[in-house]
Amino acid sequence: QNNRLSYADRAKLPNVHPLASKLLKTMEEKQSNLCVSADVTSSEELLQLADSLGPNICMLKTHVDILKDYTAAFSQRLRALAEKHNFLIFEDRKFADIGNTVKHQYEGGLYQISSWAHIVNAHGVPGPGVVKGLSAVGKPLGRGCLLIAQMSSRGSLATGEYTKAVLKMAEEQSDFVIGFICGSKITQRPEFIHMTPGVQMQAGGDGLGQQYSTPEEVLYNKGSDVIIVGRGILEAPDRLKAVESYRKSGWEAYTKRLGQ
Ligand code: 5BU
Repeated sequence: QNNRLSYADRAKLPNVHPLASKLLKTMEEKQSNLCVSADVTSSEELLQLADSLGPNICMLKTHVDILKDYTAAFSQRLRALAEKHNFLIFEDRKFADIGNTVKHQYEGGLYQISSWAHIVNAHGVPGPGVVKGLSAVGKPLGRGCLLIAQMSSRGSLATGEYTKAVLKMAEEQSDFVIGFICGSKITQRPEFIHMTPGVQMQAGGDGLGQQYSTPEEVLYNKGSDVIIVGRGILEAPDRLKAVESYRKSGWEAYTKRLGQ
């Protein structure tokens, strides 16, 4: 049964993308399926977060366009911290334009995202050209992409047939698409990584449409692979304590799924 395949076993599958394989190995080594969403507006604070939370996470998610003081030097320092603590950097850019435009948005502009982010994400709305455009830039660099198959927010239009079409788009470009943003497992193919935002220790919401599920619900009941946690950690009185408790809950839910 696929749900019982360990991260380590999936890392060794013949058709797994090298970046997905690296992520799965890291998750196993660090016993962490936790991605922290570092939604802060100061680059110094983001770097401090990356350095202090780094040992507990498999991935750090950024929204680089909310930083008030972004510099190229910042992105180099973030990359160095990713090396130091062995986590991947995921820029939550949500590309959603024609291939030619996203190519420029990914490679150029102020942020030059492709030069420092291992992983980016994209909406399927434009059709397969969005992935083609991103892939033209990212594939030669060994980068990977997550397609947004579902969203955590209330009233999301990414459901049903749309989600299925996104899955098909991923299958057709699996040399660059390594998985999905989704609320629950959407494919039995163990090479794809399922990542879920909208996670806190208590189910609920934020008053602006965000909806929260618990690590156990997401990883054990819904069969996702990685939990993405922002305010559950950032707004905790002790961020270090919080990151450790999310890591532990996530890992326990995963081992429970494996039947260990
Ligand atoms: P939170 O503080 O844990 O609610 O932050 C969730 C993060 O995940 C935030 O950066 C969102 O932009 C991001 N996110 C999301 O919440 N839901 C989605 O469907 C997608 C991204 Br795609």
